[in-house]
Amino acid sequence: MDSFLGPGRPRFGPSTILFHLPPKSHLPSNVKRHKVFDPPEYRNWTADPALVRAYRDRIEAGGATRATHALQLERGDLLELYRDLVVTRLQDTGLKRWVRQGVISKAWLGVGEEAVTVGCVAALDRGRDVVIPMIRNAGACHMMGLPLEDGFTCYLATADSPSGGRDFHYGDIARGVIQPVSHMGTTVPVAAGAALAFRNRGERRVALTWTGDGATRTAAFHEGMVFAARVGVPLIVVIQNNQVALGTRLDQHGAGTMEDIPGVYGLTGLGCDGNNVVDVYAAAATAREQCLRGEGPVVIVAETFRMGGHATHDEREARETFAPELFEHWGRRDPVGLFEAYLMGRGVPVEGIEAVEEEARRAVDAAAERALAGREHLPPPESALFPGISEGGVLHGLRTRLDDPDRRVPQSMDRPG
Ligand SMILES: Cc1ncc(C[n+]2csc(CCOP(=O)(O)OP(=O)(O)O)c2C)c(N)n1
Ligand SMILES: [Mg+2]
Repeated sequence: MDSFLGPGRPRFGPSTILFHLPPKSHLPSNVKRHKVFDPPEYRNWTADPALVRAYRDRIEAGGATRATHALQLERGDLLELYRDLVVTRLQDTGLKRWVRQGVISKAWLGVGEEAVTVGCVAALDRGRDVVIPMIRNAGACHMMGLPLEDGFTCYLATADSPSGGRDFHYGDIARGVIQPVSHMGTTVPVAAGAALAFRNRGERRVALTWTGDGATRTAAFHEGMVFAARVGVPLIVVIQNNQVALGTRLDQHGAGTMEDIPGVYGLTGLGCDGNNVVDVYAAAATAREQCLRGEGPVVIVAETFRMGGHATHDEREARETFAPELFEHWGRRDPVGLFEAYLMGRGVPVEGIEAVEEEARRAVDAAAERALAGREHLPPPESALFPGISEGGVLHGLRTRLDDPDRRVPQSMDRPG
């Protein structure tokens, strides 16, 4: 039952979000743009008033429960969402700068898709729930409490990187982030297993993972979904539909739509605008409640668009994969710029927004600098030898972290239930 008013909540209707409608002409945006690193559509970005209205309307149209979640976001929460969006964007900008400078050879970025990650993680109980991010969800790591420099050191393969230089995928079970492997779709059965453990132990926790549109075509995704749905575990699977899998467009890699997928497993899906962080947040908060009520897994289908290449090496090919109009369409829907315009409509002063952005910029720049300093400590070559977990060996990188009290790796993912 979609109960709108929880106990003790203010009696606001969905249409009472205080919002000053934008004027008819385009609004200047204060988000700093990077002429060299941003997609061309973002460089002289202004907020289209019609899209700002649609952004607000979308939040209210999500249904009573979702609108309630959106209403409960106070100014501090909204600014935190903004900070996380900006940090996530700037982390990618920093990596792209490194590619151009020859520090690293390529990077997998999530530019244009940040809201799918940020909105979902914000809806979790970050002291209890677990996530498994894929490469375009790096923002989940800093939101779950991993140091920002992990997002840089993992690319440098330095001794102080999360895996001690072994892998650029990263996570930290102690902070509720299970490190993924590169095999698409595999996060779903692993997250389903974590969720099964929570259910069996009677813990009020959920597992959340993201999967690309392409990854939904894998056997691993299907097997994980069948298991999760049949057993009814508290799992949220977010299909991050960025319209493309490597160089293969959505219309080329399957016949059905992403919206059909939840029904295949007997589940109800929640759709959301993946470029609207509040809409994503409200969908994820609703999904989490459903999971905690014991109603089984929830699939969220988030529509978004990859504004770059699969990685930095194929950005030109990506521009040939889609018509320029599609980049323009999604470019006008920059999740950072639109949220900034939404914040101003909600009466958040521009100075406050700028201060948060500046703080985010300083934090990311400092993290990148610290990460670069770690290049003086490359792991010894023999650390690449894999002693074999089955023989009881501990990877070099994990050993380093076991010895460091601040970054201790626990033997299990036991956290407060
Ligand atoms: C099982 C498997 N097959 C192929 C690949 C190679 N591969 C890596 S990413 C990718 C495309 C992923 O597309 P999607 O799931 O839509 O995620 P996106 O990259 O768009 O975020 C492919 C084919 C892989 N990593 N794993
Ligand atoms: Mg995709």
